[in-house]
Amino acid sequence: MAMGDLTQLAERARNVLKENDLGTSTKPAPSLYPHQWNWDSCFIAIGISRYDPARAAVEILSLLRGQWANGLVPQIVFSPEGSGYFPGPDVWQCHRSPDAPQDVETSGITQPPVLATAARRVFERFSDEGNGTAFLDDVFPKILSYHRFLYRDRDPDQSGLIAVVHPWESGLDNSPPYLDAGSRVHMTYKPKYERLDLLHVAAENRPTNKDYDLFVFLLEQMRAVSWDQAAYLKIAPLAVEDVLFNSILCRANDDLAAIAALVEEDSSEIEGWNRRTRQAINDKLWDPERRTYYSYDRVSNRLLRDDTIAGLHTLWGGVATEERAYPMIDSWLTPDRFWPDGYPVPTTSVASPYYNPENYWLGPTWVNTNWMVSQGLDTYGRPDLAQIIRSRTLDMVSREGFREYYHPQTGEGFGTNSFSWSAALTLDWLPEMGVKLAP
Ligand code: 2M8
Repeated sequence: MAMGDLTQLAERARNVLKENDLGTSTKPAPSLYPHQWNWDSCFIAIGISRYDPARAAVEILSLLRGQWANGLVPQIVFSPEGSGYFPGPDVWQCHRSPDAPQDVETSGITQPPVLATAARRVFERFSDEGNGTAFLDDVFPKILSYHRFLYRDRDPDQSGLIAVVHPWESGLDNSPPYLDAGSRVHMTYKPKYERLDLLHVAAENRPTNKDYDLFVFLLEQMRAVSWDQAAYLKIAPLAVEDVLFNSILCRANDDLAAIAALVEEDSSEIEGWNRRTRQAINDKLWDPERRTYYSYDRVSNRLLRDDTIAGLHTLWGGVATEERAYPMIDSWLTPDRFWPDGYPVPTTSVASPYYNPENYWLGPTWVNTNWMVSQGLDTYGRPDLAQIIRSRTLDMVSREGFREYYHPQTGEGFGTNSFSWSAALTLDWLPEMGVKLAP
């Protein structure tokens, strides 16, 4: 793409973030997602930090306003002005838990822990070191308490593998491993609710009603124990040691340890977690025959051998050993699996029985997963592939706009328009292509 087009793309991306700006936080999309989401805000902060580190810091701090006393950083921090999203605070009823914050409404689950990584990137972009350090002094104890929550309340065997208990916690809601594990959840009743997402996006591009039944049923199970996280884990009908979540956590632990050094705090606890998690992913989640990593279903005690982009995030997390990474890259980034002609990397393998190039996490290419996988490929000595992913992704967004997800073969955009993390991560990439972003 010519420099003029890239500069114009940057302008368009900044406009999307401006449009979705709620003051101290940014909604993921104008009407489909009218509140603040956890990992969305982390990606958004990374993008904004390229031209306004102070505003990026505010994004992180506003997410942390929703932090619970037990350390949980919630999936959603509800905005009082936001309406038209199901399930809203009246459904979550998080006030049932003494740990929930009093002055702000949130959901009662978490999302992939990109937070420490985002905080470190934001710090690095401050030109005034004093402001950057003040930001880190503020967020370090909070993010440490978040990771402590994960290792205390969500690591059932104390093995270093964190279990997610709701598909929404995985970030990849209807991804095949969750449909697979979800199909074994015995729903004792059919929940009653009304979906609002279908007012904004066509049903064929969104999760099914059956998927939503599971989402709502699991929410109600957690609500019934008043969001007591440790107690719930013992009875959870769905508990997955998710390879994407745990890989992201490894990278976040690296970043949190680096932050600890910057604020002159001890990092041995964090390094200890990280050794355990990396080891456990390699011991338990690697499939030597298929040459990839899978998530593990703790309820049925087996690997969920569904071929999704999740395993490739072991590159982003620095988890895959070199002897495993190279065969994994060679056998999976192929035209019949994750490298179709067009716009790789699909979130579900083209060869999977679940593959649907127009439905949410069942196949479409997403900007955030491409951003993580390409950086992982870079660090594992494949800048050639990383570079193709980046330029194809930028082509796709420039042609179709900042959509939520894209058809991996044609590049056609689906889901909501004006999707914040598609814009933010584009902005993170553009300076590497020589584009200057004015403050
Ligand atoms: C999607 O999930 C939310 C629930 O968290 C939803 O469909 O209502 C997912 O893509 C998730 O990863 C993302 O954080 C969220 C907001 O963009 O939307």
